[in-house]
Amino acid sequence: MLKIHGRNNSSNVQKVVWALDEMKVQYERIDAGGEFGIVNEEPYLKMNPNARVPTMEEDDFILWESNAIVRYLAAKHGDKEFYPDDPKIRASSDRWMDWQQTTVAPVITPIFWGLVRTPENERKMSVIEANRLKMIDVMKILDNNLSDKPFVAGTNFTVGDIPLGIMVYRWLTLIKNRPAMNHLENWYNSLTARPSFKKNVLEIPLT
Ligand SMILES: N[C@@H](CCC(=O)N[C@@H](CS)C(=O)NCC(=O)O)C(=O)O
Repeated sequence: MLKIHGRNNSSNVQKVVWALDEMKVQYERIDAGGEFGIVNEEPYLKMNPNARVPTMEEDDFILWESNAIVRYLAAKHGDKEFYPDDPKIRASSDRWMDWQQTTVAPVITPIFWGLVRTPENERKMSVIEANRLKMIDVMKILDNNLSDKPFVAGTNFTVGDIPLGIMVYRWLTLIKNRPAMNHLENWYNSLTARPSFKKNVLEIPLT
């Protein structure tokens, strides 16, 4: 059976299991990383020399990088809406996945680590505040993109919505001092109605 190595509270693991549940693909998730360790042990490092999660194991095919795993699985199991067959829609969906990694993750990560993984008396509030301000600018780009379409790449829910859905969950949950962004909030609310998002993201405590 398809195996996904990685703890369920990792945002990058959540992308993969959310996508798999959307497509109703059977898999086994094996805890690794964080409190479970394992990622620095030789057998794991042979699969993923980055010592990071997730890692996908499909018989002798091993893949790491969460967005690449989501795209591989969607190419194999997804329909033409979820993994768009139209090259322009697919490129747009890909673009939002890349944007999550390159633009959103570096800004939300210091907020998440500061507020969730750092004891209150050790928090660097100036770092959290600087990133809160940067994140507002970044989220405005996404809000604007969603002003004329229900999902990031257009009419349909695609792989491109998954990485950003997880980032926006963290943003809306951790930061209450933020301007209203109606398009972004409407899109996010539509994601919260999806059973696979509830199961793999909303119901997992932020730790
Ligand atoms: N670009 C990689 C990043 C992977 C990554 O940084 N994963 C984090 C968890 S979200 C990790 O492995 N942290 C160390 C650990 O959990 O032990 C991906 O998207 O797969």
